[in-house]
Amino acid sequence: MPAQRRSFTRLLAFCLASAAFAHAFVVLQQQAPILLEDASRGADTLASKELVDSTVLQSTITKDNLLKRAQDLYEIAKVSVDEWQHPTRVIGSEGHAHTLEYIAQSLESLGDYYNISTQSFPAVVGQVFESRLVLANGVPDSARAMSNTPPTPKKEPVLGKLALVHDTGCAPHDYPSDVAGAIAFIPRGTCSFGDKSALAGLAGAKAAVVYNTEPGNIAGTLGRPSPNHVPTFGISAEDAASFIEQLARGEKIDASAYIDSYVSEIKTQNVLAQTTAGDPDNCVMLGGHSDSVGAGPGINDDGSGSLTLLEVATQLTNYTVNNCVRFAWWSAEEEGLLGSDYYVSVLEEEEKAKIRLFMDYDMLASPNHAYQVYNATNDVNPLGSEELRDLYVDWYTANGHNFTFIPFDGRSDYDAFIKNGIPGGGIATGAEVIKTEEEEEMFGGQAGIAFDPCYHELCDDVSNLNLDAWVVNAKLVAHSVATYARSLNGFPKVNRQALASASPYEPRYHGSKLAM
Ligand code: DTR
Ligand code: ZN
Ligand code: ZN
Repeated sequence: MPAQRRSFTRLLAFCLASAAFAHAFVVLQQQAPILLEDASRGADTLASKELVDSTVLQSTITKDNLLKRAQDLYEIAKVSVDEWQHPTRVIGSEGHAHTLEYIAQSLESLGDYYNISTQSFPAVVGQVFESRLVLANGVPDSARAMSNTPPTPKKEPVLGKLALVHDTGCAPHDYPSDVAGAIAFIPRGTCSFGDKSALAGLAGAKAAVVYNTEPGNIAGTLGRPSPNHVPTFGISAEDAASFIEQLARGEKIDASAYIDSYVSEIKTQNVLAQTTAGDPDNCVMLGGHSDSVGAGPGINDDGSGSLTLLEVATQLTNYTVNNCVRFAWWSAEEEGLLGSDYYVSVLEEEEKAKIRLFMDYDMLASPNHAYQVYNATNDVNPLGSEELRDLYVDWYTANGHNFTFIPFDGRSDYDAFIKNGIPGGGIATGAEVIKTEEEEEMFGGQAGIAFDPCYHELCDDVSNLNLDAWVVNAKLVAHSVATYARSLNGFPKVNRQALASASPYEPRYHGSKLAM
């Protein structure tokens, strides 16, 4: 086992041992976070601290501190170079293991202000190295191998006829007998790409092609691996149209599919820190993700968010709080929000009720930024989401900043919380979407290029950060923490009974990948 991993594993082993003797403040549940630090000894020193104040906490946020953390994080990403040939903090890499160690050690250096815990869960890592889809001697431009797709056997091309699947491809009877030994041609929609791939496999298909039923390409994921998954591509509706007509006329179409990829399950960890002070039945929660994509170091996505949490958590230790504050550094966000999904999935109902709101901070320093607020509304999202949205709106307005609303559409770690009735929200500075002329007027920068042209790229390094935007947003994060840590008076309480009849919130995204 590489030396670096041993040090984090040693730390974890030590934490497990000390947790066995610690007075557990956290309600220990099945797969609950493992307490790393017993903070009962420090409670008395908290009494001498001033109650947190937003203006004061905001004043402790500085560009120098944030930049130093970003530089440290890039050095951490570089430990992956031996195994990945470039800096990355993708789950399973040394860069991510060191990121977790940096977070845990930074928190432990804060003494006993926090109960620190880690939560281990299974995750999936996958990489598509090469792929090629040929339909009737042509290569559809839009063909993309799905994330987490298995490779073709022996990583060699498979040949077969294209077999049109009926209806939505979401039920076994949608797969006619001629799918066996063929390449299944499946419409998108109604169920996940993973379900379609597994049903195609159960019907004996050698591979599967999911074609879009709306304009554009499909950047999809199969999600958690299944033994029934087959090598799976997505293609656009435009590229599929002629083949659908030919197949409907009963014409035979030769196809070949080739994918060189790997998919494997690993264990990874969320890191959590909760103030020992404050009402533990009324917790303010905020999160960022500790992982990056495999392609690069992720200093904006989401170093900016996760380092902001660390800096605010550090400065907060100078004050006391009325409501508890729980920080979360999610792992495997890039693999489909796995860390936050897992965390919420093992929460007992009474534990969910203690989380009064969850604030998501994912990409706070995009180089060609806009100040973006998730457009949460109480008619669609849990009661309180709109009030949280308006906290951001009011702060940007009061501080003379323009802002825009962006869809609250399931693309980051708030998704599991709002699906479970916990009010959520957050801010971002933009990813692959192109800045408009109007937004250039509002925020400066350059219209016609992406808010973050290095999104999910190797160049998402320290030079990719808009430090001025980052300081503004980090101060807003401090404001959000101080405001709710000080008082939740007037903030809507969730009626968990009413949730049962609530209309299901079914976002199109789950993380950065379309799930269906
Ligand atoms: N940070 C992105 C996911 C993400 C969160 N909010 C948005 C808004 C627009 C695009 C992407 C996102 C990631 O982790 O990939
Ligand atoms: Zn992100
Ligand atoms: Zn990302």
